[in-house]
Amino acid sequence: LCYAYDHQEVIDFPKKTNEQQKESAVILLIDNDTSFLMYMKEKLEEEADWCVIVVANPQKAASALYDMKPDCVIMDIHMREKNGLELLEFLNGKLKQQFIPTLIVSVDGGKEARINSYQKGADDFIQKPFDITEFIVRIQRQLDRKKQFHDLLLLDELTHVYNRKYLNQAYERLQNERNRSREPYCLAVLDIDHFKKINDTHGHLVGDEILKAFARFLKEETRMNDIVVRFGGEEFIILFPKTNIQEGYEVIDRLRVKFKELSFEGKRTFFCTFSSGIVEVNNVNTLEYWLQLADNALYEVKKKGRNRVQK
Ligand code: GH3
Ligand code: MG
Ligand code: MG
Ligand code: MG
Repeated sequence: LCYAYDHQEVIDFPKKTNEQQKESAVILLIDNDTSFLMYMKEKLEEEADWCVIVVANPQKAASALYDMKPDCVIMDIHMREKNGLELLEFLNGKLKQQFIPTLIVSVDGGKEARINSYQKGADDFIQKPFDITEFIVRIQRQLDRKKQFHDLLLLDELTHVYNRKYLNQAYERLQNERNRSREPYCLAVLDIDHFKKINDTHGHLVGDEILKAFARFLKEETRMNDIVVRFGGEEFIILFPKTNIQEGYEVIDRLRVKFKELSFEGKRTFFCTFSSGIVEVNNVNTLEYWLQLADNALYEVKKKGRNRVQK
């Protein structure tokens, strides 16, 4: 839900459902002018499809940044409790590390304020009062840039599902959630059967098409919160949040049955299968530990003849 970060200072007014929020960018707006915050939250959520979190107390900015994982931070430089530029300098490492763009808004649009802002790491500077349409466009530019960085770094080039770098981040996050909720989740490794033979028979380009089709299939056939990763070659990992081993097993087995029915075109029409090992992640062990367990299960099914799932 979208809400004001500090309940004591700004009242709470949820605006969007969970479903909508998933797709909209999260904007963190820091300013101790409460009426400006309320006005901007209302305006931005009405005219742009964003979830706007407002923070009236700059002392709370750091924790809001950690908790809310915003896609963009907007702050004033003249605030009672804290100088916005000091705040920017303080947060800059964390912001840059996650490609979170920062916009400064200020009534003082003088040369010194602008230069200082850029030197401290701001990505844009907008003088108050401003035109709301231009404001939205300038925020959107920063959001687009962040998305480009994100995709470049965290998506697999060939299949456009997540890469291993993202897997590490997602694992950290799911482990934190698991520590809190105590709900287990599943990790599955999926490996296309006799893929070398597909390459040898139909050529590498057809092999690449199979990899793309497999990735697309996995994305389409899993839930929005499930995380599909190309681990390397013809090996994929799926993380299933809030799922126990029996449920996870059933999902993968359903995928297995469906995938083997799909036909592909190469030298002739052909079919593919995959094998999978799945484990339930239910304690604090490392990602490598669970990958090894899942890989052991995969090794077992490969020995048993492939086109199976093993828990
Ligand atoms: P198994 O059923 O035991 O998994 O056999 P396999 O042939 O699928 O497994 P193996 O590990 O022997 O071969 C995997 C092949 O995948 C070898 C490699 O050349 C090919 N491969 C890896 N990455 C790519 C890629 O990006 N594109 C294509 N076309 N082939 C790839
Ligand atoms: Mg292999
Ligand atoms: Mg294989
Ligand atoms: Mg393999």
